[in-house]
Amino acid sequence: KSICVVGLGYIGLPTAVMFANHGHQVHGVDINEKAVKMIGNKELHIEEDGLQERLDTAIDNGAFTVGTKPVEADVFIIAVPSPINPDKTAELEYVRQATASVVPFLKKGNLVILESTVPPKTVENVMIPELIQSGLNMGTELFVSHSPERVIPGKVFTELVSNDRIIGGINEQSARVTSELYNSFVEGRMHETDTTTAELVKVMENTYRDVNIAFANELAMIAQNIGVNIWEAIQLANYHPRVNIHTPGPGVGGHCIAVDPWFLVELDPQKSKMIHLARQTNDGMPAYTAQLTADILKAKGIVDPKIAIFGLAFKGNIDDMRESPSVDVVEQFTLRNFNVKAFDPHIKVNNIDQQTQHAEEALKDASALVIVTDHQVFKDLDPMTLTSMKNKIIVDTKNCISREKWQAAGFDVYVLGD
Ligand code: SAJ
Repeated sequence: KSICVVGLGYIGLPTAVMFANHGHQVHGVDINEKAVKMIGNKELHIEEDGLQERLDTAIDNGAFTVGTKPVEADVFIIAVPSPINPDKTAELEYVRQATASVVPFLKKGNLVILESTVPPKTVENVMIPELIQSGLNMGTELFVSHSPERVIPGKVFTELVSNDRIIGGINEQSARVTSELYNSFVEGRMHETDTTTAELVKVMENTYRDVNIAFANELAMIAQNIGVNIWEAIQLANYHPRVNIHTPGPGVGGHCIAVDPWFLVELDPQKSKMIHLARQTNDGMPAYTAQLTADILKAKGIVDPKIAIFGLAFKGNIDDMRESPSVDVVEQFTLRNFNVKAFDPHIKVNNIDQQTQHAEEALKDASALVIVTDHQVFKDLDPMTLTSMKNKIIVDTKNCISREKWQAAGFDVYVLGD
């Protein structure tokens, strides 16, 4: 089939390349001219394991072209951002505009798939009114579905193949033709349903995780007060066959888990009390992290300390800083008048004032090193080499470093939730 993928970000690009690697002719579209140019030159504007090789193959064999405008195709896949506004309402303008952009190219028999995560009813209320402008009959001449992406950054290519997919169609035929298409490379099962159910399922999955993490964070703060190591306690509780408590940390980041619960809060504020509270709990963790560190330093009588923050990506081994709690951690230290320098070897451009590209600049004369992201490079750090710090204090918010190794190097080791 010929496929036009609108949006070449963390989801759109890997998906486009996968289809191109599996017998389809794919045209990728993005409004970001620089990204389009880079991808056309086989350069990556995002980091993802396995993407480079797959992109090289797709472009070399002519199965993948890119541009800033859609082209005619059998299938249109929309994978654009669906963020929240500062007032926590869903921003659906990208989805609406991307949908409108393909309308002039639609023909009888085409299929339009939305992959972006959206509040329930978006296909019905935002996409369909645009698609109707094509003059085609919905469900008989134009097939429309929502097949939400469910892959985890860092393991996108494994999960694209192995995960089950939820396929919501505006009618049965729309769902069926969508399943047939993804069958080109998906080995997981296809579960067909209607569009609104698919929208809700996707948002529910991420909300489940957010609420569970908030629960873990609450437990971490309680445990800290009563002198219990929450990491050990959660591990023990999870030996129960029906318990799966997530892990605490400095907050929840990314463009999904920290965002999607708000879609439900917006839909029904009265009924989404726990969901709302979970968001607030998780959003409060950066302040908790800064205060925890401030209290440790105060107890040691260290005045006017400099803080080195390691980790700006929203989670380990990725280069994505969107909604990263690290940014809030930096801000919380700044608010407390601490001198902060943050370093992350995966983030190659400086996105915030306090960022440096040199680990040494962050560490020099620092009184505490705060680990906010569990990158492998941080786990592998040799504490013996960190000789320029003023005080040997490390605060590990992810329980990811070896306590013994750091203690042996003379560090006082503190772990969030312990
Ligand atoms: N985090 C915790 N504790 C945990 C797990 C995660 O504090 O136990 C934090 C992470 O450090 C990170 C944030 O939560 O800051 C989110 O990380 P994540 O790994 O849970 O999820 P994402 O945002 O990378 O990807 C999620 C996934 N959803 C689920 O696992 C239900 C992924 O499958 C979705 O495709 C993705 O959202 C998406 O695009 O919606």
